[in-house]
Amino acid sequence: MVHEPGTSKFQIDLRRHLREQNICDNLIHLICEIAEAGKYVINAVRTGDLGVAGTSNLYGEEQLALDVLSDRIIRKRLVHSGVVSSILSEEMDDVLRVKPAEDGLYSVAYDPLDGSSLVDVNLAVGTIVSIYSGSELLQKGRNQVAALYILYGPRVSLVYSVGKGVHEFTMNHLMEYTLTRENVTMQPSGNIYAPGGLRNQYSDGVERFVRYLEAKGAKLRYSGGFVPDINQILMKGKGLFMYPALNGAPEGKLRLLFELNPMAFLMEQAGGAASNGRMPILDICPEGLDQRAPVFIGCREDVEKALEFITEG
Ligand code: AFP
Repeated sequence: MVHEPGTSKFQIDLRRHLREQNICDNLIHLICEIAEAGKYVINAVRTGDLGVAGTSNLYGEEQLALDVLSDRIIRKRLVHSGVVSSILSEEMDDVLRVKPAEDGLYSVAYDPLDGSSLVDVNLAVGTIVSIYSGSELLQKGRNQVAALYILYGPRVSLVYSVGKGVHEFTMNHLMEYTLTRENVTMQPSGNIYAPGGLRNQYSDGVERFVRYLEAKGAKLRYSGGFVPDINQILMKGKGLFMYPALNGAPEGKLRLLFELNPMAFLMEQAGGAASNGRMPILDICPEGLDQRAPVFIGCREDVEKALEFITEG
């Protein structure tokens, strides 16, 4: 990337950075629309009542749960963007067909506010987005043309990839996204781990893997929010998140289309890996819109070690 004299790369805004990726203008527009929606989501998170859907506030207005409100904000932006063919969110039961398939259109699967219950205890939450060309959403994650997340934490950050590296933008006091990290890169192995699920429901192989991590001095870092937990691993360039198959839940908890595929795309773009314990997440052929999968995602060597323990087990 060539920066004009006097312009440090950290004054680069999102739209300009996207233009330097030599991608379709419609994709640039789509990502910028999602980024813009994030400003309204953060406003809702920070100022909105914390009521639950179906109740009403003192003005008698229907109280929307934050995940429902976030979904409405993002969906409206996608529908009116003019470049979206199909939409599916974790809050929807089926795909919304916005426009018939034609060249230059995209389809979007997203989790509008992953970990929304954490807002009540003031922990970080996020929006996760997966983008495909055309109108089909039931396809391998490896076919994604872009993936991104917006993390609503002490700062608001947006991390994206269009298949040319992973880049972080942070929202400034004017609510503009400016470049803060470019070409985020994972180390081969790390020293933090985020173990999801109940440990007493882990398989023998996964239990032995956790003990291996502890023996090598890895520190447990788990917030209960997929976006902040993955963000910590990506931005530190080291670590592993896992939500394995559990004795009571062989497919784990996390959803393939809304959570795992976009994060696996970003992690592989940063030089890491993501597996369901048998194959790369991005190579799974989805059979259902709300399909779940076990996941080991992070440093490549750590993911490979997890697979070794699972295979031995
Ligand atoms: P919710 O979106 O239903 O709050 O779930 C969040 C999540 O899918 C993901 O963000 C976390 O990594 C995972 O659940 C935490 O699950 P446990 O609460 O079982 O650890």
